[in-house]
Amino acid sequence: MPMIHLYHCVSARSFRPLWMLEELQLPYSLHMLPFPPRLKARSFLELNPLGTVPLLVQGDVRMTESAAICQYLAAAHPDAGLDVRPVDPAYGAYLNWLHLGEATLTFPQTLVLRYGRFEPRERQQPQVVEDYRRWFLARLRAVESALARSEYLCAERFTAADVSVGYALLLAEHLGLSPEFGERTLLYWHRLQQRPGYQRAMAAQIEAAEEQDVPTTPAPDTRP
Ligand SMILES: N[C@@H](CCC(=O)N[C@@H](CS)C(=O)NCC(=O)O)C(=O)O
Repeated sequence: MPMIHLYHCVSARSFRPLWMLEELQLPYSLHMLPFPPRLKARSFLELNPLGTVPLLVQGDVRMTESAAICQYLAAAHPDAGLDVRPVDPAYGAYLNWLHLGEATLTFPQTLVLRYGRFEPRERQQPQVVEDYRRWFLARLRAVESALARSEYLCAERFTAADVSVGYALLLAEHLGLSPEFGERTLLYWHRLQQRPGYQRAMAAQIEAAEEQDVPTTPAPDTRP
């Protein structure tokens, strides 16, 4: 298989594919970018006109959606057990959690980030921040409820769906929302952070940022 190239900003959504690559122990080349690349690494727009991370390139494959990349990597390496096959009764739940991690749990947090941190003071919107903070915490109840049945979200084992939702919890921690996690969600979040794959991904992004002379400030903590 051709080499995997991942374009990444520290602790941005591109952490999802990085975490997957470390869980799968695959070889990859990590290209670090300052955040936001749209403003601070203009030449990246030639590779990804959206200006967003992740960008994963593997031969002719080119992907820019973090949950889809998790699904792609898990399915391409089924022996590693991070995938759930269509014949498995847990397949529907797997896809649902995998996509809920981005579409339902990360989306409201991006509004909190944008209108609470990234916009200049005169454009900040405290009401938007409060409304979407509550939105996120309300949606997170689905995670709390699923964890009453199992240590992981589906298939009774760690899968790519946990990586997808796990990133939403990492982002929430950067936003100061983790003290409001339910008890089971908090334990789950601690469990995810104990994983050697998670810890290797955390270390790899800092090491690569230092080597490539890119700031190590996590993207969600960036200020204008
Ligand atoms: N739905 C996409 C969203 C990608 C995205 O918006 N990434 C953010 C980083 S977390 C980004 O690159 N933002 C920079 C910008 O919008 O200029 C995904 O899940 O990968």
